[in-house]
Amino acid sequence: MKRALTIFAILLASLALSAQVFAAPLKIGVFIPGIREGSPTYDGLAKGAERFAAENPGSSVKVFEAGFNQAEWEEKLISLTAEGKYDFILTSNPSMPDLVNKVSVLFPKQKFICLDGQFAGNPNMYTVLYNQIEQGFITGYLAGLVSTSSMPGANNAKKAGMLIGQHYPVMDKLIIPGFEKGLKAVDPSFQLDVRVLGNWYDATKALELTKSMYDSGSDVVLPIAGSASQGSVKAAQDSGKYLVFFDADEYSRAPKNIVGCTALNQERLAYTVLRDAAAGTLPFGKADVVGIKEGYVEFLDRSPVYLALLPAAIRSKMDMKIQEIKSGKLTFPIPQL
Ligand code: RBF
Repeated sequence: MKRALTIFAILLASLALSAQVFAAPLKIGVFIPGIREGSPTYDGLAKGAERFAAENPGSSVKVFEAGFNQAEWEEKLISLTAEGKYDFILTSNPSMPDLVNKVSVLFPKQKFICLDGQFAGNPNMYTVLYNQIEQGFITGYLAGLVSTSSMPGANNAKKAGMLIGQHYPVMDKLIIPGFEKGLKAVDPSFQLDVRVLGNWYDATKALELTKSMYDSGSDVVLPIAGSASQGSVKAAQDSGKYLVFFDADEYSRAPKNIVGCTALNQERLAYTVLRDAAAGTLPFGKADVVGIKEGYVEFLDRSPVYLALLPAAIRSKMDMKIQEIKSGKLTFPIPQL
């Protein structure tokens, strides 16, 4: 009996071992709808895939940058897919699921994974959307607290600004309303000034638009504009005003002006979905949503910049709000996109 058990245990162990050996390697194609440099969600996407490949011998990653001309993305995605080389094509941004859905008809054997977007029902596509109402809310709440504080640079006007690359449903239905809700949770009379850049790279125009927002009463601005955000950084430094950031840890770009960053853990998400895809457990056809509770949206409150710049009273209000979201007391359901 004991011997039979031992043999059974050895059999189980070798099965587990072989499962591990056969799960990877993967050939991964990363389609960047833009340029990796200066856009943290794209850089995180590529980094997550590169880490997966580094940790799984025999796996490989090709990172393809499609550039800023959105009219070319479909053709470029078709070309990449037509290579027929990739087990999974990984991409990211809210416009990609619709494009993938179109291209997927031409390549019924190709599996696609889209982060930062939402689409359910295509058996060859899996998507994960970030809860960006939540992200907008917590960032807007901080902006409101800073704007109404006695910090140098804050004025009496209840006004804050956003500089956006372009309009799209996630921006208009999640990010802007979330940011506005956060401001209004501090004071219902807050006004939000939204300016549109029209692209994701023009730092000169971003500087002008951000400066114009500061000049017309906003003391805190949220730039969501890819590499153009360098213009907003310059405007904040020139005017002695404030910025809050989305997507990544940006504090070091202007430690006197950047009062808060709410990051997306895109690198970890990319790595995790590839690990599950390799194990055969990624639920293709499904659309998931992740937020603060799951650890993929994270307010970065341990940075020395944040700790030095923000008064303790503001930091403790932020702690309490984040706790309300983590405990489920405060929830932000996603509307139909
Ligand atoms: N974000 C960037 O940081 N860089 C980009 O080049 C960029 N291009 C985008 C293009 C389209 C068509 C859309 C819908 C979004 C784009 N974003 C870009 C925004 C990004 O997906 C995300 O919404 C924001 O970074 C906020 O998390």
